[in-house]
This record gives sequence, structure tokens and C-alpha cells, in this order.
Amino acid sequence: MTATDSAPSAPGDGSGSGSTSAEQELQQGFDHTIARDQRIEPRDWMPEGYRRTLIRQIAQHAHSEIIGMQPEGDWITRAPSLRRKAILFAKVQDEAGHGLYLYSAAETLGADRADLTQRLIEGRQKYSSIFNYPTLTFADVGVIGWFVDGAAICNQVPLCRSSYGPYARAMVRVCKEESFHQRQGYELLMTMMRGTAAQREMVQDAVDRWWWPSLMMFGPPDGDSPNSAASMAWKIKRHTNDELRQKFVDMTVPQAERLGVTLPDPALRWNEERGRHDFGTPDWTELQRVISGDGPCNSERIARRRAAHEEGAWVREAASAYAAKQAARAAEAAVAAEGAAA
Ligand code: FAQ
Repeated sequence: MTATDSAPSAPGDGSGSGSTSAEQELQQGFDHTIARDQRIEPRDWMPEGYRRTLIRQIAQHAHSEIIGMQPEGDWITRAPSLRRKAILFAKVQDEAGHGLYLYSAAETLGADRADLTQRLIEGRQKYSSIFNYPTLTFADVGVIGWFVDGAAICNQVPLCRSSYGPYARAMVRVCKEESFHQRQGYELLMTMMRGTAAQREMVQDAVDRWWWPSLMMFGPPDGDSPNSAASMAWKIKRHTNDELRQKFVDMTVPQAERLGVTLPDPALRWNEERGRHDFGTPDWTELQRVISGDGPCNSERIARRRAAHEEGAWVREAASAYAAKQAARAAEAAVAAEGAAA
């Protein structure tokens, strides 16, 4: 197991029995910052477990954005109009941007982007389960915007208050764009629902296929979530997986009614007492299967990412050569300027 792959240790673990008083002071400073709801910044001392957990989560998040370009990207050449094509192009491009902010945030923790990509394509790091499902019709593009971006918003708005500064700040911009994405998905579906009976059926079929996988995006139930306790104590995560799943259901039910589709869950109903919706249990064995690499599209997604990475090698080499040349020229110019000044 490598540093970025390993599980987090408990908060406050830096002050263990073997630690020096200097380390204990650093740990106390860190604990104090977290307790006061202030931000940890890249140059601040942080416990190794905190750093590892952040690299794990941010890297998985970045990989999700990049792999997440594929299911919708498949429809760019087949969009039904120039307008829809332009919108989809812009959305998929935004996801690439989100991936880049997130890889940059991971780099502030000492991770190396090339290494993270290598881990992804070798199957040593995860990405969101949701992107291992196929997009069978254009309605899937709308449902991804509505459900998947909707779930991403529920999950990521609280991450804007995450304790690690660069991650929290990246989330602010990402959330603004995700919110726009969600609306475009909903608008697309509204348009289809005003169309023919066949179009309405297409929307309902996409809703039926994406509902349960969308609920699984929030992760395993709290009792089976090994990382939640430490992440909540460190204020990396602000809500548990189940809390966010509930929020998503409550938010989405009235939107489904307005749209005129049925969510495929016979157990879904308003609970007056709780002031929330009750809903059925996702198939957690399916989530585990998809996470462990055996979903409908896992191998296809990774093969495509690997091919894109290999085909892009010459671009990275050219960019590095150009940057080295520019740096050498700047250094020469600095020496010449110094000589002239002497
Ligand atoms: N898929 O202990 P927990 C998007 C793993 S971005 C795959 O609960 P944690 C934008 C988890 O990593 C979507 N793996 O873990 C977009 C852990 O494995 P590990 C991505 C999952 O971290 C829209 C193990 O199971 N969003 O959609 C999943 O405390 C449209 C145990 O789980 C983020 O990454 C899953 N669904 O909570 C793009 C948000 N769930 O590492 C294109 C940031 C769990 O111990 C189109 N991340 N696992 O081996 C988070 O909030 C958290 O990491 C959770 C998981 C909530 C995902």
C-alpha cells in the first residue's frame, strides 16, 4: 500500500506517545484551527492522516470529473441540434476544468498529477461509481444534468466549507458551474416532456435507469463508511453520506412531480413526522461491485482514459520542452541584465 492509498488515521493522532513536545504543539495548533472553523492552508502543519485523506478524496473527485466527461461526451456528435451540441460541448469542457482545479488542489498537498493519473489508469485509485453506467439515449444527457449534477451540488456545496483552503475554494467555482449544468439538464428534460409520447417515454426510461445509481453516488450507508468519522472530525466532510442522500431525495421529489415523471421507488413517500421523505434501500452490493471495477462500463472508461493519456504524451513532452526553453531564455536574460548593470 502506498501513502496516498492507505486509510486515514484518527484525528489528533500526531500527539501519540512517541511524539515530541514540538509535534504536540503543532498538533494542538492544527486542532485549534479546526475547532475555530478556520482554514488549513498548504504551508500549515497537518497530520499525515489528514493529508492522506484529502489527497485520496480530492484525487478521486478529480478523476470523477475527467472520467465523467465520457458518458455525456459520447453524445456530442449525436446531439439533436446545433444548440444542444454547443451546450453539451461547453458542459463537458467545464468538467475538464473542474478536474484541473482539483488536480491542482491535490498538488498543494504534495501529490504529483502524473502519478495520480497513473494510479487511475492502473485501477489503484477510484472515481465515482456513477460514470460506469452507459448513456443509451439523449434523455440520459438531461437526466445526468438533473440527477448527477444535482447530487454533485448536494455533496459539494458543503465542501465549500471544507477545512482545507484550496479544496474549499475550488468547490466554490465548481458549484456555480454545476448549478448551471443541473438547470440545463432539467430544461432539456422539460423540452422533451413537452414533445411526443416517445420522447416522454425516453425521459421516464432514463429516470428509471439513473435514479438508484445516483443515490449510490453519496457512498455507502453511514454504518459502512469507514472514512466518515475521521473526515467529519477534521471537517473535510461536513455531512454524512446518508444526510446528503436524504437531502438529495427531498430536493428531487418535487422537481420530478413538476416534470411529470415517476421516481422508480415504491417506498418513496412523504413522512409527516420526520418532515422528510422515506425511501427504499439502494442495492449496496451493486455499488460495491461497480466500485471494485465490475460495473457495466468500468473497463471501457479506463481503456479510453488510458488511450487518451498515451495519445497525449507528445503534447505533454512538447509543453515541457517549451517551458524548459522559456525558463532557459529567462535565466539567460537575467544573467545578461545583471552583467549590464555591473
Ligand atoms: N463511487 O468511507 P466512504 C460529479 C468509496 S463529481 C466510487 O464513505 P468517503 C461532477 C470511497 O472512496 C462526483 N467510490 O468514503 C460531474 C471509499 O474508498 P477508499 C464525484 C466510492 O470518501 C457531474 C469507500 O468507498 N464527487 O459528479 C463511492 O468518506 C456530471 C468507502 O466510502 C466527489 O468525489 C462512489 N459513489 O465518502 C461530472 C465528491 N462512494 O478510498 C460529470 C467528493 C464511496 O477508502 C458529469 N467526495 N466510495 O478506498 C466525497 O464527498 C466522498 O469521497 C464520498 C465518499 C461521499 C464520495
